[in-house]
Amino acid sequence: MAKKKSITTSGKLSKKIENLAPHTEEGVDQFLTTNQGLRINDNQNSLKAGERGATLLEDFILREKITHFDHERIPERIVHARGEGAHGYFQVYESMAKYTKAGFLQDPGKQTPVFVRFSTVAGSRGSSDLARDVRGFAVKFYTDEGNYDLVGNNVPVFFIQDAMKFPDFVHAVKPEPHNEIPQAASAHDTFWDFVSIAPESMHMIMWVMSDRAIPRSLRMMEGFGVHTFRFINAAGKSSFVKFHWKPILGVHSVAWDEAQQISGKDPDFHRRDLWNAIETGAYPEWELGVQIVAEKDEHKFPFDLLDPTKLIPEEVVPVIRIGKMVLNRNPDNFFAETEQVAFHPGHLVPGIDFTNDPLLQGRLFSYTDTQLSRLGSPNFHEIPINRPVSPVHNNQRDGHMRQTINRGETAYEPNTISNGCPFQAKAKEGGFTAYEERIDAKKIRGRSDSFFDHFSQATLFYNSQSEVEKNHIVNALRFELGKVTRPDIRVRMIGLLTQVDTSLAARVAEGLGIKVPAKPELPMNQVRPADADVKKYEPRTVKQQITASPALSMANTIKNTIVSRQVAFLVADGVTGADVNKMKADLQAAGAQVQLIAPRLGKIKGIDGEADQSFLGAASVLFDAVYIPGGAASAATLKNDATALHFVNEAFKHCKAIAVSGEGIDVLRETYLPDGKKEPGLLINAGSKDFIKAIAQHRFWERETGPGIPA
Ligand code: HDE
Repeated sequence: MAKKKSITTSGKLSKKIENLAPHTEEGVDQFLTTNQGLRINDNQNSLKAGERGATLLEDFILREKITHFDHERIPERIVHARGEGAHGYFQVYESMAKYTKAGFLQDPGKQTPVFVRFSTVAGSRGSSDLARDVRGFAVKFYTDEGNYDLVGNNVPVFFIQDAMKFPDFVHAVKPEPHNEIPQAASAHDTFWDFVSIAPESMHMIMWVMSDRAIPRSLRMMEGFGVHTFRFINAAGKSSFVKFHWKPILGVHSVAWDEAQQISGKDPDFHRRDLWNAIETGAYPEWELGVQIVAEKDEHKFPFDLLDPTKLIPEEVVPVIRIGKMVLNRNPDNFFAETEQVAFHPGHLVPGIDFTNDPLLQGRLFSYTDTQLSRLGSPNFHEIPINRPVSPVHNNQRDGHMRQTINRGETAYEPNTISNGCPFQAKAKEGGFTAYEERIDAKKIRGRSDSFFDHFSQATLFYNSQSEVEKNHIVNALRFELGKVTRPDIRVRMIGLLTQVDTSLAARVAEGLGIKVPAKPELPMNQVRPADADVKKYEPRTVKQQITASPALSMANTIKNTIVSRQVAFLVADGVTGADVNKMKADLQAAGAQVQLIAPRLGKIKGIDGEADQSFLGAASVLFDAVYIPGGAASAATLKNDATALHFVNEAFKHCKAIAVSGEGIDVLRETYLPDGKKEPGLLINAGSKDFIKAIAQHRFWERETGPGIPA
């Protein structure tokens, strides 16, 4: 991949270096030094008593280097440890002043810088990108009024309703404590034990068992703020708001079998895809959407707006697209930026505020606390990636690794010695004021009655899926519960699934070889307070406004572009150069990327270029589509190459578009692909136009309903 940036290694400092932000260091045209700025003369040898003698303790250069190395790791995030980030900007389409006074949502001419970090939740920092998991979608807006963080996920609801349950939930999904198995996977006893007695998680379970949990690309997934927030306008009027990110490329996923293979073939698949897209100028884009609910309509829904296990269907309250985010720059340094970035749902700007969602309320405590142990100091806001672009003036002082040199005699407010500076800002001067919400209540530990409908939105989600998507949910549940070793957990889960959809429960039970229990067991005594009113804690079903929401199905997503899609051309000596050149030019013109895969690397007879990869290093699961050009000799080689045949079979099994030209058909005849039968997405001697259309469809999932092929 050609890097856009070029760095001069000789002569004067390059322009790039002159323009570096404070604290950015680039060791070009510079002497090697110690951390004290002393120039180093020998970086190859430690100081010894004679050439073969013992190393001397006085070697302060060696000791400084090794000490720094010993401390290079910081604790990884307890959740969302595996992640990748990118810089970009956000721009609002038109002023949102009617609803919010947030400065970055006023002026369509203004670009607000952002840093985004995507993540998986359960795995460690080195785990595979393609784990079945929720994806974090955290955006830091560097606004003129301070940093605003929208710390969301790619799923609009959550597993639990109250922050009190978060450590339990995370302990259950993380590797089991006795043997630290399995890594980055929910398919194990403790996770399903937790879920099987926590019916509030059933809506989220539907989402994570769906293909939403195995995205094709981070660039092809939605994002959600999950909780209900508030917008506040200049007149102090509040409206409820739910945030959405809508990807311009549509919402697409891979197949589960594919996900598992990608985890081995390229565990950095999503990270690489994001990086390459930005390096090649295919900048990822999302529109920011909002669902706005007037304050007076708070109780007009069959669920509680404060309940984070519920969504507002888009068909009930439309998503208004209010601006666009573009990611156009990769980080310079993974650790300094992606690892050290510190998000917090409590990083707010005037015009945006919280609701009393009990999960959100708990998060407001957690994020600063976690940075203290992860980044090691209350001065984490001074790390370059965390610094606001607006000035910081306060009387907070000192602490580990303090960077700011605060001048002056006073470190308190109010004061007279420093003329009262820094002083408070009135609301009209941009001072943040919390929304004045009326609270008149008893102090209790408990949950509102309006939180106990745990199933109807799980059913709504399931009902909204296409047949193929439903099949994938059934198979995901069979897979996950198949890995559970305790039979009682499986039985309880089937009991819960019957509350969502009886046919779903029956199909999963059949796959597990068990019967649907006559009376579902809901051991609620496990999940209610010891002295609770039993009746109150029984789950109930409340009729929803709609029975299916087309917006919840990925089958209805955008399918009009092949920008940044990866297409494999299978070639060998003697390939028809004209086929390769024409198809490549047409696909590239439509924004796709082409790689030539051959039995070996090097020059290929018939074309000017060289193979990009051999079958040894390539795999069909890393591509979106396959093309086999003509050429008798090339086809003769490929049809006798088992890896080439496997490549095609597997691409077909994963429902990808496949095109062949001329003698390329001879290769197909050696595969398991249905011979001569018209198959969706299998194009024989069709032009590039049809192939482009087919790739844009993403997948031909209907193939899965056939007998399948043994790839
Ligand atoms: Fe987080 N979460 N979370 N979370 N979360 C963290 O903060 C926490 C929740 C989310 O890329 C931690 O800096 C609690 C919901 C993302 O750096 C920690 C509760 C949603 C990221 C934490 C939740 C999220 C985190 C770990 C329930 C979607 C990664 C490291 C009360 C709306 C941000 C860190 C990044 C990270 C706590 C629930 C999203 C421990 C206590 C719901 C995207 O503070």
